[in-house]
Amino acid sequence: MRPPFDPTLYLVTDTELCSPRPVADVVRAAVAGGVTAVQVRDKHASRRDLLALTRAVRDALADRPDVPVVVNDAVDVALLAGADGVHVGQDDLPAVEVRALLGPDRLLGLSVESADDLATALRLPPGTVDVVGLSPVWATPTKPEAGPGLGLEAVGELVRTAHAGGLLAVAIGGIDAGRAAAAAATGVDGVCVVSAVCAAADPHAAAATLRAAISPAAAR
Ligand code: TZP
Ligand code: MG
Repeated sequence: MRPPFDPTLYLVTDTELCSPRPVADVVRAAVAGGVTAVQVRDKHASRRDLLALTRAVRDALADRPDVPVVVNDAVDVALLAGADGVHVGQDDLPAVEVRALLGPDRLLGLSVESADDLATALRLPPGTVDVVGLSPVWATPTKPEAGPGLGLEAVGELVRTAHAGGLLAVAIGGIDAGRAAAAAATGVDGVCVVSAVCAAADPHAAAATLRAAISPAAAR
């Protein structure tokens, strides 16, 4: 059984953007403001530091078992920290192999950047992947290498294809308070944000504003 997973407002952490505040403090405030799922992502941290960071985030959410904590890339860290799942990209370990390591009781997310990526994900054995991250909706300075945005129309098409194949779909890239409603209106199950929360002076307020922007669409 997978843990409960409501991706309505999915926070992906960035240690530098949170700095000097501890990531766990930012996460805790953002969850109080309306974040429903958290992915711990730090491309610069050692495995050792990522494990400590994941544990700190988990501890900060000890009273919020409804909010899953997922680790970007690092299956070993996710298992050691007792995280709820892993999110991998196209260049990480193959999803089937990650599922074999994770077992049936954790979440697995996979980034897809094109219709071809999604078609490949839909051919995986059922139950391999739970959610695809459609990436990027808009080009973003947070991950310049993600390239140009897919655009809302293409994202909507990918969402319909993912849903037809039984997968949840979230969208990421360039989503802020001003764009969250439009991103949600594509039919995604949730929107992912990095800078809109991690770089905010008040992560609690930023999360609440985002949540208010997406909730009408997300509640459909
Ligand atoms: N994957 C695709 S775009 C992106 C990731 C991790 C970064 C999104 O950051 P922001 O600040 O929400 O645009
Ligand atoms: Mg990755």
